[in-house]
Amino acid sequence: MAMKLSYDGVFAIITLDRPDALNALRFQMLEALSDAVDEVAASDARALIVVGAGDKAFCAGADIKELMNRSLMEQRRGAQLGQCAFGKISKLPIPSVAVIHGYAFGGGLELAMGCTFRIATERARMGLPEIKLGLIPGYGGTQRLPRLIGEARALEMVMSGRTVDAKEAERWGLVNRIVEDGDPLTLGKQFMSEFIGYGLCASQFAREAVERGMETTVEAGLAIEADLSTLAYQTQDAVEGMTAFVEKRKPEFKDA
Ligand code: DAK
Repeated sequence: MAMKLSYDGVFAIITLDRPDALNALRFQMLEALSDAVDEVAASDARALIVVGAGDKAFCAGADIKELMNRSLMEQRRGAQLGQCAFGKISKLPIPSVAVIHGYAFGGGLELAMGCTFRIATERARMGLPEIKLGLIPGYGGTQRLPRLIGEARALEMVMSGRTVDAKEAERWGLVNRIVEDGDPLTLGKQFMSEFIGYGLCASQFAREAVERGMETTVEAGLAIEADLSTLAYQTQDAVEGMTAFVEKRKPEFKDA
């Protein structure tokens, strides 16, 4: 299937497993990815880690050979399939990270942008090179990239197709952090361990406040924040968190 879903303790792991083609995404892989994300959503996993097999690439994008000679409607369905699969990752109730340890181009970078976080090793190279093929990004790149790094830089990347290295990507906010080279899965686990000890209610409300706020005005965003922060006070986890502080002990969150 060239895509694997596995679990390791609290972590769900999606591995793009087509290293001979630099993990290029065939449509079948997008379908499998979409199903895998549904499965993760229904699981007890606390975080999702997305990695690419092999040491050269996270993912070199959509499979260019497969993109050729398709009808207009097939292409539209293809775009919707990719958008839907990556959109599902972005809407998961748990946080996700893409570990970029080599190339992340086109659909590969769009997949990474669907994740909550991106980390990169020094060797990482990223870009949306669709324009070089006479195309434009079709799996969310034109929408998620400007929200992450701003309109001017996004236009620079989309309209030139140029490759950015890990340092530039970190400076621009395309990746959260540059990490020392190593096994991508271990790097992902290390990074995600910062997020998994907290209750899901607070974690989800926090993310929702930020993400919904990004889609609207500051004023409307503040109203969302007021509602969600008030809602957080109503949870048992909030009572437990504040009580544990006063009692000088570690809180035991129950996601309730
Ligand atoms: N697709 C298919 N095969 C790929 C591939 C790709 N994207 N990238 C690499 N490969 C394959 C190569 O063909 C080669 O296979 P063999 O020739 O050995 O059989 C193998 O992987 C190793 O690649 P290279 O020999 O090229 O390795 P290098 O180290 O020399 O170069 C590279 C690495 C990443 C710089 C190079 O492979 C490269 O430039 N790859 C293409 C990167 C790219 O352009 N990605 C963006 C693709 S476009 C849609 C609209 C738009 C899109 C999708 C859908 N709809 C409306 C439906 C656009 C999406 C994209 O992602």
